[in-house]
This record gives sequence, C-alpha cells and structure tokens, in this order.
Amino acid sequence: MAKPFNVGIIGMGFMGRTHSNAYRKVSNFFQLEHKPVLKAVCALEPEEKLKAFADTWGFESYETDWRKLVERKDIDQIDICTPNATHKELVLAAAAAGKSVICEKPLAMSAAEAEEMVAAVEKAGVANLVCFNYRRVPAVTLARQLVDEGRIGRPFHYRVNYLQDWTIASDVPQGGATLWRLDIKTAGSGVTGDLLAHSIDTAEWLNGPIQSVVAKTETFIKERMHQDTGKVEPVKIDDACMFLAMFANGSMGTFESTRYARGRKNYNTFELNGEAGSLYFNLEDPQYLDYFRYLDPATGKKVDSHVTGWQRIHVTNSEHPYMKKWWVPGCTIGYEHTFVHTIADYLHGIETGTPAQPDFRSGLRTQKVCDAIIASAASGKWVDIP
Ligand code: SOE
Repeated sequence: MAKPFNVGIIGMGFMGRTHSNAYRKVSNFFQLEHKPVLKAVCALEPEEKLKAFADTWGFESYETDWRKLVERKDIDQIDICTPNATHKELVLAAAAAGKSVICEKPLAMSAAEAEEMVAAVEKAGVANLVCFNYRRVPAVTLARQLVDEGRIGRPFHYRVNYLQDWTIASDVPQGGATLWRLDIKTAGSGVTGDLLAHSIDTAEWLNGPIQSVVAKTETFIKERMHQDTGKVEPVKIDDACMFLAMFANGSMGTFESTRYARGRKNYNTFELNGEAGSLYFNLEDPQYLDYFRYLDPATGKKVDSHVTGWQRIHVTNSEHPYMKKWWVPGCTIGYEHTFVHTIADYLHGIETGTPAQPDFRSGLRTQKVCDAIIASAASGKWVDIP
C-alpha cells in the first residue's frame, strides 16, 4: 500500500493545471512508495473559481489564505505555481513549516533572492526542486545519455533558439492574470527569466557550467496598458535577448530568445556540436532527437563516410528514457508528461535519498546566469558567473 503524500498547490493558472494533472497521473504510470493526494489548492481568486478548480482537479479542499495552507498539519508538500515575485516568500514560509517544496521556474527574481531560498530549504532539511520540466522530455534526457556515453566527444558549440510570438500586438496589456509575464515587478525579467532560464538549465545539464556571457536585450513595445492600474506604463521587461556564452569546457554558446518571432509558438531548440558527433532537438517536434555520428564511441573510429548522415531517433522505444512507463513503441507522449516525469523523479529522489535535480541550489546557478545576462545587457560588457 503506497504512503499518502499530501500536496498543497498554490496557484491555479497554466502551471497550477500542469502540476495538478501530474500529481493525479503519476501513480498510474510510475511505481512509487508514495501516492500524491491533492489535499488543497490555494490562489488569489474568487471562491467560486477556487472551488470549481478544486472540483475539476479532484482536490479535497481549497484555501483562500496561503498562510493557512502552509501551516496545515495534513500537508507534506507545498507546490508553488504562482508568479515569480511571490516565490521567495512562499518558499521561506513552506521551509519554515517543514514542508518539502517544488517551485516553478525561474526560482526567484534574482540570485540574491534565490540564495535566501536555498539557505531556507537546506536549513530546514526539506526536499526541494525547481520545475525545469524540459529536462524530462524523453528526447532531451536521451541527449544527456548520449553525451554521457561519449558520443559527442569534445564539445565546440552549443546553439539555442527559444522563440514565441504571443506579445507582438501593441494592445496586449501588461500585468494581471496571465499577463504578469510582461510586468517587470512581477516577472523580474522578460524572456531571460521566462524562456532562457529553461534553455540555460538544459544547457548546463548537457554541456556543463557557463563561465561568462555577453548579452543584448531589446524592448520593442515601450509602453503598454497595465491591467492593475488601468494606466499606460513603460514596459521594462526584455522582449528579446541574445547572448554569447563561454562554457567551462571551452565550448562556445549562442542563445537567442524572443516573443516576437511570428509563427513560432514554443520553438525551443538546441544543437550541440562536438568532435565525435552532434545533437539537435526542437520542442515543436518533441519525440525526435537528431544525432549525427562521426566517430563510433565503441571503436573510436570514423563511421564509414558513405553512410554518415543525420539520423532522426524516434524516442518512443522502451529503451528510451521514461518510455517503458507509457505505451508501446511508436506511440508518442507530449508536454504534460514532462511534468509527470518531474513528480515521479522527485518522489523517487525522496524515497532513495538521492534528490532529483535541479534542486534549488542548481536553480540558483541558472539564476546567476540570468542575472549576469541582464547585467551584461546593461553594461555591454562580458560578465563572469560567480
Ligand atoms: C511563456 O509563454 C511560457 O508559458 C513559459 O512561462 C513556460 O515556462 C514555457 O514552458 C512555455 O511558455
């Protein structure tokens, strides 16, 4: 009989839904000692909406005050799915109450805030994880496996595009409900924290630490109506960001991100070029990992040049990461499953004593890179990551 793992989720937006769904599904597909129980949801929403959300997703109850939720004795875990500016206060309270915590990305508004959050969970000795879900797309996890198997060899280039197009219209307001991502006071930054944080997390996981960056950011639409004040206010977030990176392993990175790439919805790609081979992934085609094999890792010899070429690996075999838990080869999974994998790995980490990654300390690294990007964009100079 699995042990109940009692969860309280704060936030019922896009991420509140992805996390609720993941807790509901995980025990159907992964054999774990714990079984999540959706105890309560809490959000700054009218009570009828909260109640409807709780009913839809199968929560036993709801709370209108997050402090009450955090103090509840029948809750083991606080899951934070709220806008970035609220993360720190919620994490500090959850850790002080001895709850384990999952926090949506980016962990904080700044590295200074993230430092406090790391200190709080480490002092409390509670499990913690930042939800960088894209690590857990099976094709991305396979990329890490191929790197570990030596199939890429000495890396030279790491290339990222993370492109969307939903903020192009000048009449999209900033602030409020789903549009807080455009408000500097709530989001902390624009595409840097929202999109590039994902890419940085994946990049450091696959290719090791970034040592220094030089960045350029742009805000294309300088003023937007603010939904909270009803006034037209300056837009302070970065609508687009490009940065160059030097990795500790000597390879070079180029990262481009924007929300102004007409036609690109969640175009999140990376390419890694090494001496022995290359890898390419595109989230808009998530079941594939493209691999170019130049050297055979088993023999160290060149693959016969008349048969070299990019191979598209359809990452649905039972040998592929996570896939034996799902359907049969050829049957694809998608976005929602990355959150199920996140919860499965997190619980497995609690059960085995080897915490799942990225924990808050690892999320702090990403935050430091984000801070360095913003500082570099302001100064126009290369900035080292401490
Ligand atoms: C922004 O549009 C966004 O919703 C991000 O906040 C998510 O982290 C990303 O996964 C999808 O795009």
